[in-house]
Amino acid sequence: MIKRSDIIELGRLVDNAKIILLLQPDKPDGDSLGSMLGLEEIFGDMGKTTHMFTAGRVESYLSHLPGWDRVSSDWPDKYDLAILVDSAVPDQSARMLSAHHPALRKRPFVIIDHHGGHEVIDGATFAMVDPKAAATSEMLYKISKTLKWPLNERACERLVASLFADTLNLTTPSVTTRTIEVFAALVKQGNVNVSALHRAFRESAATDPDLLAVKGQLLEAVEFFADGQIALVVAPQAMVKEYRQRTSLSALVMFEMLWARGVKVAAVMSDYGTIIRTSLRAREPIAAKVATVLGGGGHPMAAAFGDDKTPLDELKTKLVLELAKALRELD
Ligand SMILES: [Mn+2]
Repeated sequence: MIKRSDIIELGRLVDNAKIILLLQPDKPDGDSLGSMLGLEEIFGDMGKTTHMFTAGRVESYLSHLPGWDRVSSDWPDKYDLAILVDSAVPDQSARMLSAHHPALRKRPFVIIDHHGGHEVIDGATFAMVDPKAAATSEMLYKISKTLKWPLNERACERLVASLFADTLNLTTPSVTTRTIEVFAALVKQGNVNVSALHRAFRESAATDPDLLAVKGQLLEAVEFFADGQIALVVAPQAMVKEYRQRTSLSALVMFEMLWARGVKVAAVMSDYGTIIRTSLRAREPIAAKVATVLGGGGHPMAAAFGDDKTPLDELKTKLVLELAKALRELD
């Protein structure tokens, strides 16, 4: 639930702002980018100037969202209000915070997010966090309707894209009747062609043919634990180094691993040399639980953590033990 008083206060801050800085996590995804672009449309129609920032990089699979190339890594000199979408957790915005946390404390700074159960970035004016929302855009729709913010066709389409992204086309357990209502309302109001939107996503996310061989190599290296319930693969440092600019190795193999019969959780450990980043996808709600124990966070079915201290073999053993424990606790 979002507090009505917070929505009203956000409306007041927006009304008083001329220049609004929109922020998203260090690793933009379809939800954070779609939400940000939706807000850019809304605030544009309200006569505001917006800057869109990420400390990271918008990956090419998101290039079906027009405006993705307006997102910059330059921090503006002047703004009246900052709004961070889809990331209340300090870990997900570590790079942004290390460079700009002192600046953020100086002006109104509001967080709108749906990741629950975590420490919220400090120094925010207030944080609106609704873990029941399937995507940030589900919250933005409610906020926009309450405050009578304008939702033009482009805004609706970006918010639909955000919903699609975080719910894997409305199929995740986080989808509620509320999600479907918001989806339907946005499609109607924005006259959104969902098939064309999905096709555009598929085309921007299409695999380069040579990556099929990399995918094959990773799939060959998959190991199974706990009677085949855990599928795990390590993307070695050389491979990560060679392909990190082009693709997410975890995304390349995650779903094939997860949907092998009997598998309940899939883990891809990517060795970046200085840090090992692990992505988890689960069929049972254990991903966030395990990721949190290991220093990360996320959602019940999709979570991640980074570790820059533990050696790979040790971390792998630790991860398998935690996953096996979480699976046992399900029974
Ligand atoms: Mn999200």
